[in-house]
Amino acid sequence: MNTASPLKATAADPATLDPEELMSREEIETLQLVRLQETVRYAYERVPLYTKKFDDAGVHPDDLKELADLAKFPYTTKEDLRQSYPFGMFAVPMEQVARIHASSGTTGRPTVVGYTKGDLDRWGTLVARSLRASGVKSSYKVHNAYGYGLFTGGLGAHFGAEKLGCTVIPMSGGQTERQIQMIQDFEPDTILCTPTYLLTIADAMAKAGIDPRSTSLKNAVLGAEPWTEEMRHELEVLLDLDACDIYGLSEVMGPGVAGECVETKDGAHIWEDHFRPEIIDPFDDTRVLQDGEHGELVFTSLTKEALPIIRYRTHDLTRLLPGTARPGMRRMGRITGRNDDMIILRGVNLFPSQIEEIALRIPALSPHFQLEITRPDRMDELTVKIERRTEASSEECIGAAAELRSQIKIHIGSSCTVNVVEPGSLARSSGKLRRIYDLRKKAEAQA
Ligand code: DLL
Repeated sequence: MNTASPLKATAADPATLDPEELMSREEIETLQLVRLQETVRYAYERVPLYTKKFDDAGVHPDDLKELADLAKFPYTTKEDLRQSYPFGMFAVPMEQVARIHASSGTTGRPTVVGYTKGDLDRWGTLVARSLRASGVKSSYKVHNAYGYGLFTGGLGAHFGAEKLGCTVIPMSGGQTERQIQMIQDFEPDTILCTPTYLLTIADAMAKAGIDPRSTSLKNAVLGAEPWTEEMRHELEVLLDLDACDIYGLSEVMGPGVAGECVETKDGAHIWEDHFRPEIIDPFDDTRVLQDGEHGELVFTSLTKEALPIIRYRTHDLTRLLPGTARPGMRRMGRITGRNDDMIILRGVNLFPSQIEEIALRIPALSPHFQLEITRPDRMDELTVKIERRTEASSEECIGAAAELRSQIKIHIGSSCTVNVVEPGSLARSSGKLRRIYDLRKKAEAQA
């Protein structure tokens, strides 16, 4: 168990769990096979892109006789969704689509996703299941600071919390002073937001003279961006609450694809009655890896109606682990990063989460950092800008910078420059935080 403080939130009462949460591994796999066969046929018959993809690959829904046969089917990518913009991959007529969301996408067109009423109902059930696993009770007031709008975080978390029976405070992201005021006045038990936004809120509280440990909050269910065990510890100590992980992505559903149990805090259980996960070798996608091996997470939906998704490449890097608190469902390890977020610095692969892990072990350094990559003389250079903790002296900061530089060299293998900057000087997030500033492209464009 990994707790920074005695548990404030407690495990869900087994009597309140969904029947599927109590299934054995064998029962889950039996259910998966039936649902997988149905989904693959449904997608093939209703979505022209899947008909073409399967035909081109020479596979047919009849070829899916056991779970391992899924590997014969082609992948779906973000590009497929972009090419089908906006509604080309929907499997039902528009009058059956009850809700649309879209992910912003840093480049090009957004990816658009749709939900039938049944999809929304199942989504609510899975978010409710995730929140319950993380220690949220039906009697709780839930402060929801995920962004409302096209992003799936706000509304997805909202309906899940309502479905669980909670009182929901629909704050959305931003307006940090107002968030603090509402936390003080409404006295919520749970907060839902990104881990970096919770950090922003806690910092703003401290600045306003409010002890972040003194609030009514008992737990936080955090996701939408990578975070580490070190960050969990930081947040739990800073705010005196239990912090659990929630994972998801819009193309597969939204938040609630996987959720972490508060009694074990050992990674999110994937709700395998609705999604079949695989881990593949990102560099050789013909290889499906074994449980425990690190690679790229791939999902197939098992119950989605408006947008069934077959072998969707998430680009998220992790591994599958056996179930613990829910033995029938596998867990996912922490996401170490995304393939497309990986910095390749003079041949060494590096993720922001690795820096977070190392930096948070150095007492004078705060969790507020950003990575700048430049190319002054044909050679890539990495600068880690990181805020000092308020109480750290300048001498401690000099030592901390040297320590961080040397730990990065030892553990990751890259040389870099470390600039310890003043508290509050780096950008804060109210949602997903941008950690990487790649200034090479900008310099090239100007050349
Ligand atoms: O971020 C859905 C979500 C909302 C999840 C609220 C959890 C809470 P997208 O905007 O489509 O959807 O972004 C999905 O965010 O592929 C991961 O790279 C990252 N991500 C989401 N949850 C986690 C997490 C929402 N718990 C992308 N840990 C995913 C690490 C996460 N990364």
